[in-house]
Amino acid sequence: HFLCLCVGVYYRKTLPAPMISRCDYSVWGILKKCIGMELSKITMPIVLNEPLSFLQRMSEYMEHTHLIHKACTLSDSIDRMQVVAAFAVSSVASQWDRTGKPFNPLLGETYELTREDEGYRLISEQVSHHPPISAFHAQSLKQEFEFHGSIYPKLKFWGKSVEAEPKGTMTLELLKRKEAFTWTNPLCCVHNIIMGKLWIEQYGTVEIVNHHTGDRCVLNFKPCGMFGKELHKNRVMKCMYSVAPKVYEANKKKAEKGDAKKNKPEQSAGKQETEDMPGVQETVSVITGSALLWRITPRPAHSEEMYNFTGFTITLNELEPGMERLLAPTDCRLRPDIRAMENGDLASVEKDRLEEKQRAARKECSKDEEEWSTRWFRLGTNPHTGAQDWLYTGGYFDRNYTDCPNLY
Ligand code: CLR
Repeated sequence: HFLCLCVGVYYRKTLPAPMISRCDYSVWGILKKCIGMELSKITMPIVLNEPLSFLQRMSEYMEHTHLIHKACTLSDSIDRMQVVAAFAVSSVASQWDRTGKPFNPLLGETYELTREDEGYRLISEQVSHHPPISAFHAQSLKQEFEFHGSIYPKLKFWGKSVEAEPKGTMTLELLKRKEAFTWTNPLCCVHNIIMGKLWIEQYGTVEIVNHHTGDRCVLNFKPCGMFGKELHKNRVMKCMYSVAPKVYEANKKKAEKGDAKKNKPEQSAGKQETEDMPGVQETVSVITGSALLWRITPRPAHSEEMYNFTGFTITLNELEPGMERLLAPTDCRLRPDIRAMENGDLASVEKDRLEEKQRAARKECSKDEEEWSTRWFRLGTNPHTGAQDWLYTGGYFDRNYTDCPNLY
């Protein structure tokens, strides 16, 4: 009668080896010739990498799947929009301090993420090499939602920084409501590539459209401005609240009155600073009557020695016993270079990279790439936006992988 069954899945909590430090390597030596070039044409020093494929990095959206589940339960469309906005924001916040460059996926590479405990499964595929395009499709195990999209990370090397423009649309479909939301991702810039402390900045406008109701939600991510260098630490996104416009206006008026009375010392010292960087605050003042939509999950202990990964990220490249038999042979968990980096073996990564280059050169000669047809996705029309998009053709989970290419 007192039998206790613990049904659960245990995922790893740390990486197998400590992170490879970039201090010992001269990045400048390699990069000084490359200013202004498109990043895909530059071989970046491997110490700037993180032991993940871009397909895995893209899957990090799924860390916040609970928000989609929540959206499915809400009966009011404005409430649903708020939670979908929180979902989009939470993925931006996950990127904080994540300055490592994920490995470029090989053409035909896939990544599967099945999380029965979270009620979803995801499949992604590298569908194009030049330009690099990654497509993904996630579905809930109870047919409640589908979340899909494709990303072409257009990278520009500016000397001191690398700017990424993630081209492609995200589509979230709440199946029971026949409702679809779409949006695009903000821009992303990694600073101090050559020297100094690496830091990441995300900026731009994200417009979420509910195609069923016509509702639109506009999120504005502000760039750090010229004082960002010193102050970017204060801009970590920590939480997101919603408040009724009337309550907000009333509170703003009250605050303005209060401010006029107070004699704030920092106002004279740094007017420019506050103008350039709205939101430079250590703490967020919460308006009474507002509701918490999302709060950041703290990074795990020693995250800074693990490429600043979140707890979720740490699990993404885990190869559990028995998994090898199940996975498609193209799954990036089977990539030897990423595995070597994860294990702290930089020499092997370099060796693999050389071999890969030679293989790629051979491929280019035989024009293999032109004949390449994608396995799990096809180019079609997104029914909600009417734009060209990569759509899942289905069947991955039937687990018939006989005609998959041999990549590794
Ligand atoms: C952010 C979340 C978006 C999709 C997306 C697209 C491009 C990605 C970006 C994310 C994260 C940061 C990123 C970028 C491409 C290049 C850049 C991985 C996942 C890295 C950090 C650039 C590193 C440059 C090195 C030379 C340091 O939904």
